[in-house]
Amino acid sequence: MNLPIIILGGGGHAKVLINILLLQKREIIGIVDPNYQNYSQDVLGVNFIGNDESVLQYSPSEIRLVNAIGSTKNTDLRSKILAHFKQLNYSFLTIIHPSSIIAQDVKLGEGAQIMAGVIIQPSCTIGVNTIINTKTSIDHDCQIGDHVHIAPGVTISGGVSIGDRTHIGTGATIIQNIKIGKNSLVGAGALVIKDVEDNCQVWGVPAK
Ligand code: JB3
Repeated sequence: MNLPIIILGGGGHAKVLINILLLQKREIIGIVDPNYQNYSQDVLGVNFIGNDESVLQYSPSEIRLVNAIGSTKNTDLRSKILAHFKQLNYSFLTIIHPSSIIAQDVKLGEGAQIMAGVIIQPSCTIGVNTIINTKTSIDHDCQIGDHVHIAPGVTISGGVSIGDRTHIGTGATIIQNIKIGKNSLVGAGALVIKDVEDNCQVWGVPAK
């Protein structure tokens, strides 16, 4: 059943997600955001309805949440808000833009968000709360962890693994069979040809 949706956060990422939900003709109750009083406008016609407390007037069985808090480097806030509402028994919608191409056997975690023009080839796993952003391609047998953000235009070859809470910057390229640890950051435009440890940042061509 297509339950009505509440959007958490009303910034740039929210706009892109709302666009997908409107394409899919989903019912959106509104947006919650702690700064809602500073926003005079709606987002693509969807109104602000209050802060995170406003979610609690709906029971977990009658709505689905969409985590619209994005991330540029640090995915902490995005993962914290998911944990907060999961512990209150709410469920998060997994969102797939209709223009994406996803192989049949790909596994998507709860709340994963697959944006326009993404390609995901067979036998990949995409973790809980992970964003695969616009026009990224992920080739066969990749394992992408939880709370990861793969920014727009990233190319990931086959057999790559990426740990939880890692950020891959816009336009980066990762060759085949590379392992990238958790809580790490790959800079925009980097070319990754060696494994990256946990809690590391790499930049450049080739990435160091
Ligand atoms: O890279 C791309 C294509 N998109 C980026 C996206 C993934 O991440 C985008 O360019 C941004 O860098 C970032 O988008 P985001 O998260 O929408 O950023 P911003 O426009 O700053 O909006 C964040 C919103 O979350 C703001 O309106 C905050 O007030 C709100 N917010 C902060 N804390 C919160 C909370 N909302 C709720 N509901 N709860 C909170 O605790």
